[in-house]
Amino acid sequence: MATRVCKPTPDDLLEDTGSGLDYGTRPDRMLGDITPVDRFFIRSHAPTPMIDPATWALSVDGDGVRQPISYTYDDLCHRFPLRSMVRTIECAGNRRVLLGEELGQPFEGTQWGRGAISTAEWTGVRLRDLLEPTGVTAVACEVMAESLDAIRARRPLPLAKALADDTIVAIAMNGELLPPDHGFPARLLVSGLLGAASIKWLGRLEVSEQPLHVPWNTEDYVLIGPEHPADGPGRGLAITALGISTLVELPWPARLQPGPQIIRGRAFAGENRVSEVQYRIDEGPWRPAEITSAGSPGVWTRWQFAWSPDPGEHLLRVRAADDRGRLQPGSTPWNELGYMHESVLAHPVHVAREAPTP
Ligand SMILES: Nc1nc2c(c(=O)[nH]1)N[C@H]1C(S)=C(S)[C@@H](COP(=O)(O)O)O[C@H]1N2
Ligand SMILES: [Mo]
Repeated sequence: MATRVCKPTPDDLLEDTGSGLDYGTRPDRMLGDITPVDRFFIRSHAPTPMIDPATWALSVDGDGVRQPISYTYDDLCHRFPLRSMVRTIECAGNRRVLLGEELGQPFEGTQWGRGAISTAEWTGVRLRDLLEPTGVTAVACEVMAESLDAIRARRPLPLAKALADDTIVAIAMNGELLPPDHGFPARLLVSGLLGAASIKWLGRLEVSEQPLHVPWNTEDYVLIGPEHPADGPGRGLAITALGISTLVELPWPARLQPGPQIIRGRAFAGENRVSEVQYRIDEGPWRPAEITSAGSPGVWTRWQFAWSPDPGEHLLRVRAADDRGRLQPGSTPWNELGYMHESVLAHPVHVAREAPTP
């Protein structure tokens, strides 16, 4: 299928999921804390729209505001304090293919391996600064972001999350204007919730006095299955917070040479902070990994450990715990759409018989 995104998507930086719209970041091409734009994952339900910032507007309306307002791009850039923050975005469908392999049943939907997660420094205006001049009513309870792309993506946020210090309307990513594929001219950036909350190509914010029901919280991005009773009119339980996950910075399956080496990776705990990471080789004991760059709530943590593997086939497992005392689980319950695969992965590692001769 022809690509319908803007940036180049070379195989050595991005994993093609086959949809023509969705590309995962390559776990073996992660260098710093921040993911450069050239390898930041893309998840788009429709082709990247070309939006002219000169005519773009962001309207804030709904029964939850006293005074609707429309902001221009210039307002966003110059009328409010700009805040910068490093935050990780993860799609609720990350690791779907691996969940299918574990449960012996492939899932439909974007065929994600481990690459639907990336981290950037985002710069923008606090959503609450944009809401404040509209006079949000005392009974307002949700803010729904709506996009300008072909599908007009919409998903509501609880008002408390919309007003949080680190919920911003971002206009820049890693110090550059937001790239088209990541939401130019402006996107919502919601820390620690599923990626679908961070609406790209933002065009409207609706403040509501009633809970809102739209396809993205009733049919899509919901957990449907015996372990997840629906809590409203939707087909399942709407996903909001993300769980705990870990990622080894090696291809899947990995091929290593024998002998001493460092194994590295990342762990992410959504709105919480990763406090501990452990690893296990084959059926051996769990051992502590060294945390090399402490994350914070909403930001991944980097870890490493030294390993001198013997030749042969190995399974490497890594698990993390968060600062609320939650440990990454050993299994993920089946759900119809294959979301929230947050359990420990058994990473296959093939170690060669002998070091190659120089
Ligand atoms: N307008 C719009 N916003 C969107 C999407 C989309 O398809 N359209 N995808 C969402 C999903 S499911 C995810 S995981 C993130 C991905 O952000 P990225 O493409 O910048 O990595 O954007 C979210 N925002
Ligand atoms: Mo997503």
